[in-house]
Amino acid sequence: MIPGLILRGVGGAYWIHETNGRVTAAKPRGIFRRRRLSPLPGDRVLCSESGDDDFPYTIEEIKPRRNALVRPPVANLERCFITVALADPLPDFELVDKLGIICRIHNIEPLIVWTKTDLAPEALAGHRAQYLATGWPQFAASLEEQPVSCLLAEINGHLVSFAGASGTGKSTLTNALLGEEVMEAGEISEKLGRGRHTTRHVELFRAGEGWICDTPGFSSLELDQLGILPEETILGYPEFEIHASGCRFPGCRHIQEPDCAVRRVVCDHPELNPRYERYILFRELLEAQEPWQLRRRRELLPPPGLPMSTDRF
Ligand SMILES: Nc1nc2c(ncn2[C@@H]2O[C@H](COP(=O)(O)OP(=O)(O)OP(=O)(O)O)[C@@H](O)[C@H]2O)c(=O)[nH]1
Ligand SMILES: [Mg+2]
Ligand SMILES: [Zn+2]
Repeated sequence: MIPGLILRGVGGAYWIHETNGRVTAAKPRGIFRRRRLSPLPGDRVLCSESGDDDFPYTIEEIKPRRNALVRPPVANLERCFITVALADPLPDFELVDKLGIICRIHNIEPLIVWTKTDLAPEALAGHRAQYLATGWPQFAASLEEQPVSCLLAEINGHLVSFAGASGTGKSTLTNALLGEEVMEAGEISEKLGRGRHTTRHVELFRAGEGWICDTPGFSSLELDQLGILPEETILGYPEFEIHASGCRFPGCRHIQEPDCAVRRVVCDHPELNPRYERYILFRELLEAQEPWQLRRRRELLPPPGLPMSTDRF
């Protein structure tokens, strides 16, 4: 069996990257369809030779996944650059915090890239300070100064995605990171008869020693639609989570319970307030939903039937 990594899937056809660097077209075995299991970009797979010239490989097996997202449809993401523009569009901190929650739930490490710093340089310090206590790495990017080598160092050996509002510079940064690698992918596209600028589908690109995928921007992202449970909100707020063990009640929601260690810390550090207020907003919004509905939505989301894994690339 031939091991490979799925770079892209379109209409039931997949591109498989082999360890020797070659990319080969493949179709999955019928059993996947019958089990309603779709191979995804980012999946590590085992293939056999099919004897078909157009699709020389058959995907026989999908290796256990670290995670599988629905939007973007990609498996095994390890890190996520959350892009936030300082202006045009103005920062949407609710979106940033929601992405942080989703990342932590799926075992993805969030990093923040503040973009378009040329448009509002004076705003950068305040925004950075808001997220300092999260411990998430933060970077700044402008058209003149793109933090290419810093970002490549974070991608090193990992599968990484961009995520953020439309117009925050995800594609601009992806292009800067890929440099000549895009040309390589372009040649493959021509061979497989696909244009190189179709960006409607998720595709993994080699960036340095890792893999990166550009994604379409979010228009809206609702935590309840993703089936996130109220008690999971805290996962997106590591700066509060670390204090939760000091609360008097084990099930403390950190809203108005007596002797809450989280509220105490927020009182002492007013700079934590904006994030704390969004924590309460999301927590109360999710508490207002029917728990069974949230669980059901969650069950419908990840492709079923595969155990999770923490293997690295
Ligand atoms: N002034 C300034 N403009 C930028 C910067 N980065 C990107 N832009 C511009 O902002 C616009 C949007 O950038 P994209 O890279 O397409 O944004 P995106 O996040 O990929 O947007 P979607 O694909 O719609 O989600 C383009 O016109 C870029 O040239 C920057 O650092 N400073
Ligand atoms: Mg884009
Ligand atoms: Zn508490």
